[in-house]
Amino acid sequence: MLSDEKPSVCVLGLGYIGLPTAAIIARSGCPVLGVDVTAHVVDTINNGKIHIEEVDLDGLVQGVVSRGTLRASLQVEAADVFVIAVPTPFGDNHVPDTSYVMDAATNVAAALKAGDTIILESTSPVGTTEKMRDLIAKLRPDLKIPGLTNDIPDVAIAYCPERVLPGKILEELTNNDRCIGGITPRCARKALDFYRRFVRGGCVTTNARAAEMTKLVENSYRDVNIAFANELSIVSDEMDLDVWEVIRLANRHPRVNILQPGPGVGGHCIAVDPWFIVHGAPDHTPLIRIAREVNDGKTGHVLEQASLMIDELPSVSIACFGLAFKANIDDFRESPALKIAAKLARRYGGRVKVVEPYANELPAAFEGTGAELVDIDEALESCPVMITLTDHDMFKSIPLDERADKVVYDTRGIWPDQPNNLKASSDLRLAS
Ligand code: SAJ
Repeated sequence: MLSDEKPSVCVLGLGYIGLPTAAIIARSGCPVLGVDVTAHVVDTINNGKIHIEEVDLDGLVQGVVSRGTLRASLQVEAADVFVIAVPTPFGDNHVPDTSYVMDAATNVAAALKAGDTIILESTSPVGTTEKMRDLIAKLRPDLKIPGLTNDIPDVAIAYCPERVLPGKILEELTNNDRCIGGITPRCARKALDFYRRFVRGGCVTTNARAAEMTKLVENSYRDVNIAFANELSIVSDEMDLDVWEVIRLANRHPRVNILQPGPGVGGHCIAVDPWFIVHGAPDHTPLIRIAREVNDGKTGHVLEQASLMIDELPSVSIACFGLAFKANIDDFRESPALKIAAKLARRYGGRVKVVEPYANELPAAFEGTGAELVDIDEALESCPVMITLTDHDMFKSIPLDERADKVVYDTRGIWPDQPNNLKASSDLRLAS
């Protein structure tokens, strides 16, 4: 049974994961302080507004801020539970950078009291939670720390990765199963009591290292499978086959479920996390490494094919459909669509028009290129060549009669009925 008393919670990092998490915990009735290093983020949230796009998040944040259950600050304050959701990027040679986690743990250590629980949610290399534990032990020698004492520890430390999909974050935060890894089983149980307050999905406990690896494995599994689809798409172009048709047919087999090819893998998770495994065991991860390379290579392949196509059609305007790393979101981080469109803009200047309903202006990568952000109608009116890079629903719903006379390079397979769908320059030569 959960105690009636609501723990006070401090969430460190108010980004795509931290803010929705803070808001959902606040909705469950716990008083939540969200902490971020950016003053603009703190001010925006304290005004009941949000600095990111996510379905239904604005209403939720506005509600919990106006009820007083969520407030934001630049400073960590005392709390019963600390949730760390800060970024873990990689540096040169794909070496994971856990410095934000350690900075956050340092701030938590200063506010820590006996009885508190600290949970790391950031995607992290195996062993990070133990490293964080060691840092806290060093900073707070007055506290008994789990795994380092024979007595009952004063605090609990656990790792619990988020698993949510951008665009469905609130739904998945509530309904997805959670895997909770404690430094000790007692730590896992303490963290479990906390998650059961606001998670409807199943919560299973394990140790911290297994939970860290589970998160990395989930995203690597997807990366490897997308790499398979991307490799098939290049092979199919080479063999003059329609990859979408081949995948659709193969997936009729009851034990085959091939993912979709695209212009490469974007976002800050799937394109990053597999490197954390490779870095941990470089001699034993040829498959995971090559999958990363295949997916990154697909972006270069699309750029090359698009350039060949454009070179055959001098002086016409080219519309790039989409900059977001995936459908129906405003997130451009690590986006292959953005990389391709920006490189085309640098190559072809003002001939390039970009259609991105989720952007108000072109990102910095387009500066000085002469490329323009246009809406769907303008692109249809002025661009004989169209390259689809993101599968936004708004693009899918463009009917055939509005694009039948266009030359199209559809990297997402959103217009299967397109007659002039030129995947490769050889197709183009055939058509012309
Ligand atoms: N993609 C394809 N083909 C596909 C599926 C995806 O090319 O068939 C591309 C997308 O276009 C995008 C990239 O892969 O560029 C990643 O998109 P995604 O929808 O697969 O995943 P993310 O990055 O939005 O979220 C993933 C999710 N992980 C898994 O599905 C295993 C999510 O549950 C995680 O919480 C998230 O990473 C994270 O934060 O780690």
